[in-house]
Amino acid sequence: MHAPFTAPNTPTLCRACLSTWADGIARSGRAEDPCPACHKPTLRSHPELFDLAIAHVDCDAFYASVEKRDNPSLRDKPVLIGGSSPRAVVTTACYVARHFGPRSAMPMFKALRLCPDAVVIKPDMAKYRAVSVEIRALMAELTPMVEPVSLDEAYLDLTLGVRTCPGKPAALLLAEFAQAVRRKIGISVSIGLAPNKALAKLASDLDKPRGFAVIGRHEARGLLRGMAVSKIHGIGPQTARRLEQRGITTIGQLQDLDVGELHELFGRSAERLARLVVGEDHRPVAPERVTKSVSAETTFQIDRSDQRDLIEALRGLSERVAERLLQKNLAGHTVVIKLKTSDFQLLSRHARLSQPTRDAEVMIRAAARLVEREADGRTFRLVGIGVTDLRHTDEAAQPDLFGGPASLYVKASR
Ligand code: TTP
Ligand code: MG
Repeated sequence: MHAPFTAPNTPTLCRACLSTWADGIARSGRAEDPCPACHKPTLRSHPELFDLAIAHVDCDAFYASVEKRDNPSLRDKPVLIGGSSPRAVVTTACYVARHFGPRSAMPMFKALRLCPDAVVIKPDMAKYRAVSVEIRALMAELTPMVEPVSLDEAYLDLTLGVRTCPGKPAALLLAEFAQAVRRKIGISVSIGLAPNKALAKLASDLDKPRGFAVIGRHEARGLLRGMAVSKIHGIGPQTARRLEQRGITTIGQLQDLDVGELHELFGRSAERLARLVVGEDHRPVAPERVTKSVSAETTFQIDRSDQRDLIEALRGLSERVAERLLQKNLAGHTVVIKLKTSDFQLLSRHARLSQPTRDAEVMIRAAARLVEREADGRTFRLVGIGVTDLRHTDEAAQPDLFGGPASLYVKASR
């Protein structure tokens, strides 16, 4: 458990009722001190609480939490996600199961020996991906500075570009975000707040599940001292073993080495390591590269000339485009079709919609009008469809997002 700060003037936040006290409140210092406003034991205090803005968000027992959400009778049961073959491993152990010893990456037979009553569920990756997309959409409401790491974790930089509520401290936005994920998506996340990515990642793991932990600039060095070397970004199991052979197991021991000794151990990485072991990390939160267009295309086995055949081919492709737009939280304002004639002449035609869309039906209607003009008897070997002029989906036509009335294109051109 992350130890609370006791000084009476320590900035404080209640994760339940979201009250904040920039100048702190009188506290006994016990973790279960109730919030003066809502009386729940959900206070977080830290001297740098309202000054820090780099967060790492990690879902708790992700796959298992999604399965429990979808089957509430599993809520208090030990649940293991993974295959059931003799060689299967556990991909996720819920926190009830972890109590008996099972962990991710453990052989399933071993986990079941430790916890024979566990319910084993096969992973449903499509479902977890869809939940991940929903979580990202909530993150995107806070800031465009989101760097996804895997399906269930991401870094957020809340220093700049706070969209909804400029002036609100990152800690408060993150507490609100954790509540929104719970309310709208039905699973819990743990949050680490720190001055940089490496410390934020460590923090999100300190207080799991439903965690909210802060590591400040001033305590980082001391806090890291007692931690295992494997907690350092880039020190994997192999390096950890190599260090152990030299009697080095804690980060503190690495802090005490001089530059020459670090060079001997880590070569060119020594300087980066020297910074990381004292809690310094200059890596920026790097959002995914900006996508300029999303498209899909296909080459026919036999060239086609019939208008309906061409549109039919585009229909399947538009579904793929729609799915990718959904994953990326994007919508396009302009529909583009691509046609390659049998004699390799490449045509591109586009139609601007009255509003951005990510709906396959809207795309295909616009595309059909464009195809009608080109299908004049020529045969085509390739067709493609895509959208450009991309917008974030919060700017996209709402009816489109839910398959409602289609927007019409307003201008078609070559
Ligand atoms: P983690 O975030 O490492 O684990 P977790 O979310 O299950 O549990 P917690 O964060 O609360 O400790 O990984 C996220 C998901 O990634 C996990 O639910 C399943 C998948 N995963 C694997 O498939 N194989 C693995 O070895 C690990 C560690 C995770
Ligand atoms: Mg996780």
